[in-house]
Amino acid sequence: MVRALIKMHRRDFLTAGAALSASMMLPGFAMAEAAPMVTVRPAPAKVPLMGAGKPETAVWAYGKSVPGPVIRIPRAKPVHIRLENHLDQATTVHWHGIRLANAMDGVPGFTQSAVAPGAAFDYRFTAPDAGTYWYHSHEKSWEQVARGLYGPLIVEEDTPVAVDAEQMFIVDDWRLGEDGAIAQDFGALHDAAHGGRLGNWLTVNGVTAPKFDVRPGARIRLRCISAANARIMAFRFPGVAVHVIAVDGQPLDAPETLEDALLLAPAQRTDLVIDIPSDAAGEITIEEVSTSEPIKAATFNVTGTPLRAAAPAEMVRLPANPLSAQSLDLDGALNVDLVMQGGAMGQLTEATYQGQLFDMRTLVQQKGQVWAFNGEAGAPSVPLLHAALGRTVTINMINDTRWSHAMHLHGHHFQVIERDGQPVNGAPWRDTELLAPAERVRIAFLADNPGKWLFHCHMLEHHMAGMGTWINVG
Ligand SMILES: [Cu+2]
Repeated sequence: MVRALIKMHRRDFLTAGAALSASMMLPGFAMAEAAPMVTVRPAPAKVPLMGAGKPETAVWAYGKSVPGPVIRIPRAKPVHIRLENHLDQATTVHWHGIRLANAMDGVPGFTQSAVAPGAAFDYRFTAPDAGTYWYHSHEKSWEQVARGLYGPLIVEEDTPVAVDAEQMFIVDDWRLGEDGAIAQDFGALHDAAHGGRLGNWLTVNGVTAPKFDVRPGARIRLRCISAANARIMAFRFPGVAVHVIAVDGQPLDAPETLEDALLLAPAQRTDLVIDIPSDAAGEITIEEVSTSEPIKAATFNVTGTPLRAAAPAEMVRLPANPLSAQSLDLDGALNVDLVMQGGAMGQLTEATYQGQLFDMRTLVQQKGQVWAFNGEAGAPSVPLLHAALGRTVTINMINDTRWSHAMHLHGHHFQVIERDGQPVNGAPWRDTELLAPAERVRIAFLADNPGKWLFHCHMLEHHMAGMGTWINVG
């Protein structure tokens, strides 16, 4: 706005060249700061989550809709995104999966202060890797994300990818009453001790069972993002050929055929290439199949003349990201164990919380903590590990609970190198890994991003109730 006004003013009086030289000669003249490319404004809103003819839902949204606007940023170029808080409680934004500067990671009380109501914060960062990411609140996330504070963050490839169309597919399960209102039992202890807050209403792109118009023969890039607090979702695409080309933003070495359902744990992303058959007509349904009864998640509405006679012979290959050039020195690695404990039906009898040892009953009833890592509930004052810059680190996660957990490391991507004691080769780079009950998973990563980085379960009620720690790099 400011820049546009200055330009108009100058055009009235000076030629462009004269304006430049004149301004350069003025002592003390400073260019006005570049305006943010995007401003996100979390605020209350009402949206038709349940669909036409049903009551609207009061949400908190980045803008007027849930999910928030698709933010598209270039790779390897500095960006500036402003957060303007229009809520009546503090908030922050976390840029999930981006290997950015620590101060921009959006973790309140850790990398920044929470942004008060009416205040603003300028996020400036450079995303080194192209791919599918998302942004969401990291303040009281179990409430703020459940109310709708999330959106897709797309880091564009340097050159466009050869598909006919791109479709966002950001899924969430909401806990709604028949009146359309979100159940206000955020952070309920019962949820926290079990599988987290599971919803009863599925939306895709904030809509109930949306229809995507596609041409027969079209090749679609489907950017799947789970914004669920806790539910592990699974999607089937009957009747179409589906290939996985990236997970958690990072391209696979080679595309893989999706043989079974697409599993999407909270915060995980998967990029799919879907080839609509050239002879298809009518509707192709995408089903959510994690529960006993399949739910219609969305449909492709196939209309028009075929784009091609048969699916292209070549599968889409995404350009490699700088991340994939990292080499892990497993022989010289720092190796750390992370024992995940607690939860309903767990063995945990006591844990340390804020430096004090408590029995389980006190921990649950007075501190609201149900889970622990290595005997410690909640973010400890001492990090799980200190890694020198450039050191390879492995963390052996031992899920000593009866529940699944989606472990998210901030600021880095990792590879699974061992599962239940068996070596794993060529695993994709991820920022969020799902562990089944009693499973053991060893991850490895290059500690090349200095700062304090959270490492936590992305089942948001689990994080709230104890499943969080951090690492210190550099
Ligand atoms: Cu968990």
